[in-house]
Amino acid sequence: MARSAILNVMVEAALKASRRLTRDFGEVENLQVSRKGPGDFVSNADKQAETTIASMLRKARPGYSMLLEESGAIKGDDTQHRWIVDPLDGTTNFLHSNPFFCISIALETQGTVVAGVIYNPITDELFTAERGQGAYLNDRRLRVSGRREMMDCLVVTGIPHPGRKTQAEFITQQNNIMIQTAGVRALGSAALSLAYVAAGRFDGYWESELAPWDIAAGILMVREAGGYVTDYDDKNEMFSNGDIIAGNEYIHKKILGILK
Ligand code: 2AM
Ligand code: CA
Repeated sequence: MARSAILNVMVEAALKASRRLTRDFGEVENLQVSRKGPGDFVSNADKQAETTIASMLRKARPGYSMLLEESGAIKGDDTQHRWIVDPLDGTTNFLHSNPFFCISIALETQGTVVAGVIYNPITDELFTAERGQGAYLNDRRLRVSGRREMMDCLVVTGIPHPGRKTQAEFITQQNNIMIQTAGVRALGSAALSLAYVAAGRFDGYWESELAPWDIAAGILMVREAGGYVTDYDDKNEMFSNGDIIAGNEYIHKKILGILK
């Protein structure tokens, strides 16, 4: 599989940041025993990874704008291109020594995501996608699952965080979905959830109140694997309202119907 030069830059940035993140993950396991826990340590690891990624991307394309989870929006000379970066998606998992986390990097051109990388350094799974070129896990081309019956489907979601007003709404959504499926899972990383849908490991996905850096690369991944992604109104406004539904064409439609 041939990767474009720009996708290679994104992969290199993810791999470089992941080396330190992997060492830090090992350290987090030791810090669990302390009463305060590894909170500050993890927040540092997160920032460090972002700095590494941002500087590599900036070196390759100095003018591009950026949207970074930790540092926010940075306007470059070139506003037609924007990097969207989550240096550590699944932070709560990382904090608790659970290996379900990843680095997510997307490139947007004139408002359209054209390339995405999602990397889990613990499983060494590198998900990549380029617009019109398909989605890959390492060197293997990805395809969303072919299941059509909800009863056969494993669906992934994200549970709203404490204090979020969508908690009650979520309980209703989950009740409605769990009675019609083979199971519901919560992975704790939106980016990985989308990558897993692209890989056919989950048949569908829904979650609310997400930020663009959580989902930018993953949306492209699912679409390039032949799947569908929209918000709860079947529109493409996931970046502005934070709601997302993903799956193959049948399951996406069914989840959309259930959430309506
Ligand atoms: P994060 O790990 O980078 O914070 C989990 O359902 C998903 O929601 C993750 O992708 C997580 O990204 C994101 N998320 C957004 N806001 C969050 C918050 N306040 N606490 C935990 N996860 C959050
Ligand atoms: Ca995130």
